[in-house]
Amino acid sequence: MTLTKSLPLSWEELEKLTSFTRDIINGPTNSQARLRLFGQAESDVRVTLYRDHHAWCPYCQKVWLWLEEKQIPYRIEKVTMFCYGTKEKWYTKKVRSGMLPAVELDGRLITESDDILVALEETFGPLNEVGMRDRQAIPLRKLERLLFRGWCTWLCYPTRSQKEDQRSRDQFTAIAAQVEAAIASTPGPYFLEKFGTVDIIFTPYVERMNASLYYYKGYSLREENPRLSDWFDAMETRSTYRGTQSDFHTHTHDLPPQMGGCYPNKEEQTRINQERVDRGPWLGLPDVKYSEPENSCAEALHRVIKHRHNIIRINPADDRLFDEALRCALTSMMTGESCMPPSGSDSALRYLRDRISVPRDMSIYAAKRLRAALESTAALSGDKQGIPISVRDRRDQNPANFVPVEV
Ligand SMILES: N[C@@H](CCC(=O)N[C@@H](CS)C(=O)NCC(=O)O)C(=O)O
Repeated sequence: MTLTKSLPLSWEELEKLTSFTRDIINGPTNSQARLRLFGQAESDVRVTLYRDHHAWCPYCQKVWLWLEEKQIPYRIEKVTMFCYGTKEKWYTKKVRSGMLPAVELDGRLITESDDILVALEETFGPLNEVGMRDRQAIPLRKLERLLFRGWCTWLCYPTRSQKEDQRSRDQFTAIAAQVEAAIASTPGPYFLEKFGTVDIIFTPYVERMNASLYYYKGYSLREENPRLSDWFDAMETRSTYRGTQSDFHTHTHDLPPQMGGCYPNKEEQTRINQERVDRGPWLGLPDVKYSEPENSCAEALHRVIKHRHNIIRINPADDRLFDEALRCALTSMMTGESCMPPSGSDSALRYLRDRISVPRDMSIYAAKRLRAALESTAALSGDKQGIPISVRDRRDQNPANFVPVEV
């Protein structure tokens, strides 16, 4: 970053700085699509996946990844989760509990992610030969649930002493060691010889464990477990996984209302990690290891331009003030030159910095670039933080506030 202070570019000028495009229907996995065809005809679609708007639901990610890996054409209907808004009536008419995910397969409604995968396998065949009920898969599926329980016990209960925290940590790391041994028993980086359903089953919660233990417990799952680290690296070579992958900031703040609370311990490392996830720098965090694509800033700019009217309207600051401040941050992100935002816009810029949701809004590197530009621009104005993120609900993320605006 040079010391030159430039003027904010206009929206028209900014638009000229991005040529980001993507085929959301037939191109790589993405969270914006409502229809995925993989080059097939729309008349070939037999499946509708009901998943949450924000891509926060882990069980939805499991089914989503499976459909993407198998390249089964499908439609996507997005539904609101209780923690961030009001459940759509049309959905509770279909699924009384309102639970996600659900799938309609040739008109037949199926709930429960495991049952969904079994039904999809019966219709389309298993992924890479090993199915949900295969004798190789069953013990690994059990191990995933064991790891899940160890994680919940550590993360979701307050501890009264350092000793108590250590006990939960030991229990979790003992199960993580079993996971390490399971991966080590195959020649490649995956749970079985070939990538498959078992890897998909581990993905959603291992990703959430990596984020939440880093932030709430000062423990870096990906860095402290070499086999899991290789597994993450291998997963990140897959465009399917990259399209569903979230970042530490999104998960650490979407989990508390979903889990009924996440409790930090008192370790110094936890304080350091929280500071890093919340205030940056975001590049270099162990939430992603593949190299940054060249177009990450262009993607971030494209996504903000597309939704700018709602982003500005929802922000607690005055619309005109925030419009200018936001253009300053985008100008700085694209030109590398700092751009002085209007005075008093620091908390507004940080409000947005804290509410970028990955992969709903943009991919992981695009979000890191945008968070960094918002933070460095806010810092020119002052040190006021945005309205804190609630741990009880995420109504600040209500999708009803983001209905498309006609311009
Ligand atoms: N056992 C179910 C669990 C599904 C589940 O817990 N879904 C949560 C989201 S992760 C849900 O729909 N909760 C209602 C809501 O948040 O609106 C499955 O495997 O599908």
